[in-house]
Amino acid sequence: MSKEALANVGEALLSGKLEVVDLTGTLGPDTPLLKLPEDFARNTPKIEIHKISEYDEDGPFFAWNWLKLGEHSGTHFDAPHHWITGRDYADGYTDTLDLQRVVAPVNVIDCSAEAAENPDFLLTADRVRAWESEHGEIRKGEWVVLRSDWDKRADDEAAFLNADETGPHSPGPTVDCIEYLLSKGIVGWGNQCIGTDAGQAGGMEPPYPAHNMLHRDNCFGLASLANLDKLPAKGAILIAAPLKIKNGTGSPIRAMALVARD
Ligand code: 23J
Ligand code: MN
Repeated sequence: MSKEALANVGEALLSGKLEVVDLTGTLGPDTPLLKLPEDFARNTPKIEIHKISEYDEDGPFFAWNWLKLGEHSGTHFDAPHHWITGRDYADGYTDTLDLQRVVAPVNVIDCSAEAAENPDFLLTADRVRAWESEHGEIRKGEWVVLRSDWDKRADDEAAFLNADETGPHSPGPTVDCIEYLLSKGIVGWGNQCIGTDAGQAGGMEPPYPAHNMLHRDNCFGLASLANLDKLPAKGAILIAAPLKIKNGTGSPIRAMALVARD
């Protein structure tokens, strides 16, 4: 790319013709968190924000907090080392992954109507191929995200997790969907629900196919994405950079998209 072309990007950002869309939910004590079944003993802790000072006796001129925060909390990134299938990648941690990969064009597959009808909606490879014939091919290195508008439930953990005695019910991909996307060479897959997989994905073969297969192939996952309804099907650039946590398996992110506005 020429320096002039990048200068044009800078100009477009300043004028608002290139808009930064926030794809992030608010992190705090009410952020919905994954509840693993009892047979896995431990869960990620509730988020805590503790004040150190706010212009008071503990710090007269300054305000600051400290956090208790699991890596896999809120709008977050799954690194390959998160799953046993990705355990051996030296560049599979938040501090070793290739940052160039996480800034890429994003394909937004709108399944919000289906998800409103059926909380267990599954995106199939056939549906992705139909989307491609309408919007264009998914290319190597790109992100693919499932728009379900599930973020509209994020202020109510029970509605967001949507669990009953049969477990959680939320949209996600099928095994053949993830296999197809990986065959296209995607960098990663994002969902608007608590994890990258569907609520009922524990019963799939393999269980949790998004986790199992994405990370097997050194690819990334994004969970609890917000505001995908503000993105075009194609043409936006997604920036999903995790904190550089030492040996980190994931991280909360400030996910954002660059969108052209005429
Ligand atoms: C730990 C164990 C199982 C799952 C997850 C975390 C996630 O969904 C996650 O946040 O990556 S399924
Ligand atoms: Mn995660």
